[in-house]
Amino acid sequence: MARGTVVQKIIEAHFVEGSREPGKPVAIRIDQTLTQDATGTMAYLELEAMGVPKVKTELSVSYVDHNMMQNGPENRNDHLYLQSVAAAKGVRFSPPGNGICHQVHLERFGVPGRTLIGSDSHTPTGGGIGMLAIGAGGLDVALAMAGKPFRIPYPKVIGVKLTGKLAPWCAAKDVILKLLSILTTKGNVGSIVEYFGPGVATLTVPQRATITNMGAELGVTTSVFPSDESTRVFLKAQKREQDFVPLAADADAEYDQVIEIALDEIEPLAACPSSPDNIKTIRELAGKKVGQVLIGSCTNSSYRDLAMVAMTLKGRKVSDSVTLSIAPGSRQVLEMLARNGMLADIIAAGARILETGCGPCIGQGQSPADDTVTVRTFNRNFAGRTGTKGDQAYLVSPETAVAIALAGEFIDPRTTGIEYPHVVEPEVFEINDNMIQLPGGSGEIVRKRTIGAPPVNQPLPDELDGVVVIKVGDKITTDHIMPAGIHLKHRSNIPVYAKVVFECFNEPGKPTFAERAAAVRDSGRAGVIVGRDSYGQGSSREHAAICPMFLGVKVVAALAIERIHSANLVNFGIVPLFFANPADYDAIEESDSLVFHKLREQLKPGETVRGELTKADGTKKEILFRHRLSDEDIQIILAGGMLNL
Ligand code: MIC
Ligand code: SF4
Repeated sequence: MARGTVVQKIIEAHFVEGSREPGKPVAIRIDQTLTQDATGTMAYLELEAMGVPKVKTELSVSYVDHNMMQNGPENRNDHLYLQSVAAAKGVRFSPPGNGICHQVHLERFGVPGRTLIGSDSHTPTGGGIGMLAIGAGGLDVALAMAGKPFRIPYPKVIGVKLTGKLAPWCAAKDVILKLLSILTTKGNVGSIVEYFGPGVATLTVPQRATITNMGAELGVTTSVFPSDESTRVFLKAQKREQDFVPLAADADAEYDQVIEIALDEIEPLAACPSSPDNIKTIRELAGKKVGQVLIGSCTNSSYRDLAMVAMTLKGRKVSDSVTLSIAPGSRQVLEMLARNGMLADIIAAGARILETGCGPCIGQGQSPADDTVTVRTFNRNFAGRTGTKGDQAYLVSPETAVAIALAGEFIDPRTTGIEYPHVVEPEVFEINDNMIQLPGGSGEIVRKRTIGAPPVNQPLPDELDGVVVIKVGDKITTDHIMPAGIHLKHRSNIPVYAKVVFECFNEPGKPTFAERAAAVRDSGRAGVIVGRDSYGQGSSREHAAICPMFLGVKVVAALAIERIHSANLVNFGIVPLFFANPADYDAIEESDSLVFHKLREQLKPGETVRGELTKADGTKKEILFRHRLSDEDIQIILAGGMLNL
């Protein structure tokens, strides 16, 4: 078991109750929370439903960064609700235009050694500044705002030892892509990655944040860097030196597993379609034609990244065969580039400047053409996330992206002949918090017609008469379950949003998943979803639990379910089960019935759950399931979800 690690030190300083044995639940005190608009409306509706008058955290911030297209009134209705509920509940509000939650939080609010949970899976960005920063469902964030501790499985700590220094044109993004090629997106549930070794000191806080941000794709609980001289320099440049606290692992710290990465051996890499762990070197891809290059997102939006892009573009012209669009991650970065003239260099080279925010990363515009390659500095390339069916999305560093934008095809940035621009980190960043709104005011909450109430579930029935409504394969992401893009504007309106659950699996002329599930629900039976390995990867969106719940789903049975999604299922009263015998996955088909007798009694910590499968031809088979539910989880599920408790 790991000892003397940064992870352990932060957990100890925040320990409330529970176990110190890996895998067993531990409850920790939460200092800070963040929400973004796409998950935030539900989180604050839930906070209101709990009757909490004021948040009890040291700091809570509500950001608007995802839904900014404002096609129709829904998005702006959400913003107004969020602004007013933040003011009423003691939460700071960062309005549209101020930047992506993770980037702004790192710049303005992150504090080493503190705990942060956020209703967004990339909350681990804060690990770059030495926070224990964890993504969670909106309801868990609401509970933390209400002053409740947050439960995680006591982590295994994967130590990643960094040595050496990155070579020119090789980037922090390539480090995390390398780690994804080693650890993949599967099988890391319950672990935390901690970086150590002499290479750490060569990386700035924004570079570290790129690495911890995309660490989310490993499926780990979070990733964390120590807090050292680089951290102090960054905080000083943000005029927040008083927030600096040093934090390091003990010299004789022990990790559960150690992986070594030599930074000087890192070369430019890409995550190929359609998984962040499908890694190839850019050398292998050289010559492949590209139609679109997008730079930005919470992974690669720092001043350093965009200044490097601007300096490379200066005096050059983007290839006629691509469009290059840049979405700066924060207003601070955009304002600095505007003031020092770099924005003009970017514009002069032919780039399209997008609004500061998530933008195309979450399918808000800029969908690529059919049968073309899109190259992005983002963190996810799940099929269809770009808004184009059959998309071919590659994830790369800003270094590689800008080289490709100039060439119109994949090119190793080390081979362009362009001199690597030396970006000087600003001694002081442009500090302008005039958009951050402090709580206070009349306390009146603006609730327009598109702001629904969080739906409430029924207690778990003792006889669960289930029907398999869908059977899916490996690595089903929450983007498969609950698409974002053009549907994102319905996040506050569950009956409307629920219509597109599993939309990507609907077939023309046949009833949709939503129609089939609703029919099962309306006949008085329960919906069952069958998944395979790594079910529920990716986003923290609790809608991937709420909307199936609304459609009557009561059980998700799979080989493995990812951490945040599994917690969201529990929070909304859906039972997450695992096949005790993996071969039983093959025995089940869509429309089979799966009955659980005395399910309420069967659900005991550590015990097997028996289900009775009946096939269309009447043959029967007993299927055994395991679960990892704690006593508390079981109470929540029996009650039909956390809000009922
Ligand atoms: C994402 O990157 O998928 C999102 C959109 O930021 C999500 C949150 C959401 O679905 O609103 C995430 O990563 O948690
Ligand atoms: Fe926004 Fe993309 Fe980051 Fe999610 S991954 S928070 S959509 S920029």
